Amino acid sequence: MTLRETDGRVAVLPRWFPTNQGGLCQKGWTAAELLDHPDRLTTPLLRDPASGKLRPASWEAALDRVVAGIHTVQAGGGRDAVAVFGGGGLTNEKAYALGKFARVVLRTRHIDYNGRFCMSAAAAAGMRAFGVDRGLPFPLSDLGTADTLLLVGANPAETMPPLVRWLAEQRRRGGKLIVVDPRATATARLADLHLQPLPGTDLAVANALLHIALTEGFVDIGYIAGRTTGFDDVRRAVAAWWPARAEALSGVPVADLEETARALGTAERTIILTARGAEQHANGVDTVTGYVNLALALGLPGRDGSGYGCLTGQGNGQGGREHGQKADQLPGYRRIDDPADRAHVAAVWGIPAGDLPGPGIPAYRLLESLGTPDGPKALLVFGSNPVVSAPRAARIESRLRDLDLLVVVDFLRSETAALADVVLPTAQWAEEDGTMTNLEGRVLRRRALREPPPGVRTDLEILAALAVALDGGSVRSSGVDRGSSIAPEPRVVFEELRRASAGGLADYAGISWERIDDRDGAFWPCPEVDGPDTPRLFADRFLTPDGRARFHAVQHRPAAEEVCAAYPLHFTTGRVLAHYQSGTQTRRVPALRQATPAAFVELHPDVAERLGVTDGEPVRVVSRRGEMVAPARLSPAIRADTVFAPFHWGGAARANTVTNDAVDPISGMPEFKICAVRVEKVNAT
Ligand SMILES: Nc1nc2c(c(=O)[nH]1)N[C@H]1C(S)=C(S)[C@@H](COP(=O)(O)OP(=O)(O)OC[C@H]3O[C@@H](n4cnc5c(=O)[nH]c(N)nc54)[C@H](O)[C@@H]3O)O[C@H]1N2
Ligand SMILES: Nc1nc2c(c(=O)[nH]1)N[C@H]1C(S)=C(S)[C@@H](COP(=O)(O)OP(=O)(O)OC[C@H]3O[C@@H](n4cnc5c(=O)[nH]c(N)nc54)[C@H](O)[C@@H]3O)O[C@H]1N2
Ligand SMILES: [Mo]
Repeated sequence: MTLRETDGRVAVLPRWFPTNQGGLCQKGWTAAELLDHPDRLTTPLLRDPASGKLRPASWEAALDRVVAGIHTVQAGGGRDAVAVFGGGGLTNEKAYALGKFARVVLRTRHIDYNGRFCMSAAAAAGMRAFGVDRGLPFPLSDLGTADTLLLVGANPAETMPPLVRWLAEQRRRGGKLIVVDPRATATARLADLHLQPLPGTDLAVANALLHIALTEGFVDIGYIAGRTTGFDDVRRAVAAWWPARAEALSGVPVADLEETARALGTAERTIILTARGAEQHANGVDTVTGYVNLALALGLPGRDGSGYGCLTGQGNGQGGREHGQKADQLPGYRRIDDPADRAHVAAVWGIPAGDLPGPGIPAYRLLESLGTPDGPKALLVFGSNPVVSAPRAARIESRLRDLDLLVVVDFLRSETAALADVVLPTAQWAEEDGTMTNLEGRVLRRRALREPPPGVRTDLEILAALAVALDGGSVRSSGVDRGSSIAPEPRVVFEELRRASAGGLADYAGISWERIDDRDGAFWPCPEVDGPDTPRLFADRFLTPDGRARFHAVQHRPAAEEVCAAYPLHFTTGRVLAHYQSGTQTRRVPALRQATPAAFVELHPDVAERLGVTDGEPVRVVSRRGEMVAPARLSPAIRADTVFAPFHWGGAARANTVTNDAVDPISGMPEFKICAVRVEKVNAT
C-alpha cells in the first residue's frame, strides 16, 4: 500500500504489486487509523508499588527499572533467569536484533516467539522433507494457473482476501478448487468441492488420498526414483488407509476422496496448500508431512506451476522465522547447536562462539515455565499478546503475574501490557523503515512515512538503549563491547543481517535495500549482489544434503483430548475477516468493530435446538481448562459435532481459556484447532 499524509491526515492508497494487484482488505484500508488513535501509548508506564496501577514515567526511570530488574534476577538466578518473547509482525531487522540482544547482551538461551503458534508445524515438516522452510517455494501467481488447487485448513477469503483474486483467476481458467474445512467457510463456498472433515483428521484424509493415488496409478514413479528417498515406508504406511477407513474417521465420503485424488492426480498443474486448520494440532508436523508425501508422490514439488506450500500468516511470518528469534536458531536459518553455524555468527557478532548460549525451549513451554522455581523470573515481550493468544491462556496469565519483572513493548495497552511492570511505547509500522519477507520468500521494503510521535521510540532504539545500559552489569565479559552491539538504525542492522545470513539457507547476502526498491522485492536465497534471486525453488534439487526430498511415513493419531459424555462436542478456533490476531489493533478501529462487534460461538442449528438456544443468545463453552461466554451464532455451515469460536477477544469471551495446551512433539505447535467441550445455555444455571 501507499500512504499519503496531507494536513496531518494519513490516507491509505492501494498499490499494484505482483501479489495483490492493487487489492487490499478492510484491515489494510483502515490500518492508518491507529497511528493517531487516542489509545496510542506515548509515554513509558511504570507500575506504582503503592497503588498497583500503571503510571506515566520518564524513559530514564523506565529503563532504569528494566535494567535494575534484569540485574537482580540474573544475579539471583543466572543469565537464563531472563527470557525474551518476539513476534512474526516484527521487521527482519527487529527480529534479528531481538535474537542478537538475547544471545549477546542478555546472554540468555530463553528466546522464542509467537510464530511457534503459527508457522512452526509447516516449518518443521518443510525442513525435514525439503531441507528448507519457505512458505511458498514458488510465486503466489502460480495459484492462478493451477488446474487443481487443494486448500487444507485455509480460509483465505477471510484471512488473505487479496489472494482470492488468484482463486478467481484459477476458476476463470477452468481449474478445480477443493477446500478441506469442517466449516463451509467463505472460501469453501468458492470451491468446486468441499470436504468437511471432523477437526483433527486431515492426516487420515491425506493418507487415503495417497492410497487412492497409488491404487489408481497416479504416482510419478520416475520422480520418486530420481528425486526422493523413503517412499517404500510411506507406501507401506498408506496401504492400510482404505478410503472407507478415512471416511469412518473423518466423515468425508469415499466418493469425495476419490474425486479429490483424481483431480490431483490427473491435472497438468497441481498445487497443494495447507494453513492453520491442518497445522495447529499436536500432530501438526505429521499432518503437513502427509500432504507433502502426497505432493512428492505425485511429483509436484519443483515441477513448473505445481507444488506444495503453506500459507504463511503474519505480516512478516516468513522473515520473522528466519533470523534468530526462534529458540534453536541463529540468523539465516542457522542452527544454534551446530558448531560451524555458531562460529560463523559469533564472528559476525564479534564474540567468542563459546559465549553463545545453547538452544532454548519452544514458546508454550517457555511461557508455562515463567515464574516457576526453575523458570525465568523476568520476561521482555516485543510484538505479541499472549494473554489472549496463547493456548490455555488463564494459566499463562497467572504465570505472567508470577514474574518478578514483566516488560512489554507495544504501541497500545494490550491485555499483556496491562499486566506489565514496565510498558515501553514503540513506533508503528508507518514510522520506521525496514524489510519484511512475504509468504513467497520475497524480501520487501517498508518505508517510513513520518516520525513517531514525541516520546515514542522504535523497537531498535529501545534495544540499543537497553544494550548500552545493561553492559557493565551482570553480562560484562572481558574484551567484548556488548553495549554497542545493537544499532538503532534499521539499515545498519540489515547490512549486518546480510553478513550473518550469508551462506545460510535463507541467504540475504545479495539483497540490498536498493535492489529491493529497483525491482518488486527479491526472493531468497540470493547469495550474490550481481547474481540472481530465487523465485522458484527445487527445480533441480532439494536443499537436503543429497539433494533429494525425503518421504516420512506418518500415521493418524487421535486428538490429544477426545470427546466424552461430559464434553461431547469438538471445539475449534480461528479467524474472522474484520479482526486481526489478539485484536489489540482491530478492536480499536470503528469500522472493523462495527463489522464484527463481538465474539460468537458458531453452532449447528441441531445442536442449538438440543440445548434450547436461539440465535444471538449467550452460551457458555466449557472445557477442562475453563470457559468462555459469547452469543450463539447458528449456522448450518458447521458440522453438527463441532463448535467454532474466533480467538480475537480477551476477557470472558476469550476462546483460549478453553483451548488445550497439548503441543506437537517436534515443533511445539499447540493444539488450537481441537479440544473437547460442552456448550451450555447461560441462563439455565
Ligand atoms: N482476518 C484475519 N486475517 C488474518 C489473521 C487474522 O487474525 N485475521 N491472521 C493472520 C495469521 S497470523 C495467520 S496464521 C493466518 C491464518 O489463516 P488461516 O489458516 O486461513 O486461518 P484460521 O481461521 O486460523 O484457520 C483456517 C480454517 O481452518 C479451519 N479448521 C479448524 N479446524 C480444522 C481442522 O482440524 N482441519 C481443517 N482442515 N480445517 C480446520 C477453520 O474452520 C478455518 O476456517 O491468517 C492471517 N490473516
Ligand atoms: N485459539 C487460537 N489461538 C491462536 C490462534 C488460533 O488460530 N486459535 N492462532 C495463533 C497464531 S497463528 C498467531 S500468529 C498468534 C498471534 O497472536 P499474538 O502473538 O498475540 O499477535 P498479535 O495480536 O498480532 O499481537 C501483537 C502485539 O504486538 C503489538 N505490535 C504490533 N506490531 C509491533 C511492533 O512492530 N513492535 C512491537 N513492540 N509491538 C508490536 C500489537 O499492538 C499487539 O499488542 O495467535 C495464536 N493463537
Ligand atoms: Mo499466525
